[in-house]
Amino acid sequence: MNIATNHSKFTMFSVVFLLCSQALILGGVSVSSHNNSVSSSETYEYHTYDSMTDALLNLSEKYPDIVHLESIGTTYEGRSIWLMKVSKNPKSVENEPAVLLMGAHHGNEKPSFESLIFFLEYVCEAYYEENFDSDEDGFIDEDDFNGIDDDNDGLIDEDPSESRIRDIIDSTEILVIPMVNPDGVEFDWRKNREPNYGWFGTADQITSYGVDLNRNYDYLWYLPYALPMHYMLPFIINDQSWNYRGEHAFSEIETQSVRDFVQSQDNIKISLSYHTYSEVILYPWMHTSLSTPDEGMFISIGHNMSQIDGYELLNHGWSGREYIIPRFGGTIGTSENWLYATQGIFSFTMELCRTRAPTDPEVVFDYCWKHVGVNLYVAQRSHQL
Ligand code: 0X9
Ligand code: ZN
Repeated sequence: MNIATNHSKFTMFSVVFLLCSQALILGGVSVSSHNNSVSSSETYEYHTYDSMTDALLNLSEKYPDIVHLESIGTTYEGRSIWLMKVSKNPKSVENEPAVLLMGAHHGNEKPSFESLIFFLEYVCEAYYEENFDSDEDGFIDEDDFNGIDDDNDGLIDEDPSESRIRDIIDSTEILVIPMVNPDGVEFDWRKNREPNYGWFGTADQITSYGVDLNRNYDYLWYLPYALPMHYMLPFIINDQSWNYRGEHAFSEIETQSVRDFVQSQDNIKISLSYHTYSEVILYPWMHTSLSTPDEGMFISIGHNMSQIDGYELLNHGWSGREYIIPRFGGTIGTSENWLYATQGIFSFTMELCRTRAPTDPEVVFDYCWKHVGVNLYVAQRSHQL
């Protein structure tokens, strides 16, 4: 079953049921409140590239006044990298702040795109809903997405405000690239599917496939040559490795497409790149635990996101270790470093979930729901930057 798809077939009322500890039959599957830890015996089916494409086309047909779909590039295997813009007058360039939400730099991290498809379907539907009493307790919109049980009924964020969603879409550009790496998603692995030709591309024949796209962005690209052991150089230049960085910065169509799209915009204030897993929020720098000059702002935005999803905001990389040049966990070539250092965007990595791709429908609903709140928060926050 597919909650995101099924969700749109139901009214918001269905979600309410789901949130109210009342068993609900969704696609023949019984699930219960996301606040309980009751598991379904069913296995959640994630979108494929094709079913995501259908879902996005469906949204653009159904909601042409608030969404616009375009391809920002075509992968090695011929798939479009979809960008969906959600905003009032989506085909016009307006003077509004924008946020960029990306999933699936790593193809085997399925929740990263699933949460974004869910988000798109949910906000489009909510945009056209009257404010209503989602949890049927006699109050309207009394428990919005903030991670707090505002009405003290034991449930968190179960009656969000539809008009808030309308206000955000009317005043903000929400730019969503659910699958940066669709070829990797279809092959169900981390890297993309470009063939590699050995050590620095010097072999005559294909030796392996794929580049880790989150090692391919151009910021301090050459630093690992100066500090090879700090950045595990032998590992990132080996084309067989899961973390192979590519022959040069921006060697890959996927990272080029993100770069060119971002550079064509001048209003992106915050970006979230969804990954799995660990339930943590990370922010630059990714290559050192030194703070950026914007540490306070990163903490402010990150702390508020962590209030909503309950994830830990990691200030100094993994393990809270302080180090100038990290020996472990220091990463060159991430989208976050490039987005922040070269484009001035407040960029975060959101590591969803406790496992790479959970299939308990209730767990899937829980991370999708929480991150609707997180995405709406950053959209609103972008107005203050
Ligand atoms: O390695 C990555 O690209 C990301 N983690 S994942 O498990 N999704 O592959 C995050 C990189 C974050 N970098 C640092 N913490 N330095
Ligand atoms: Zn990842």
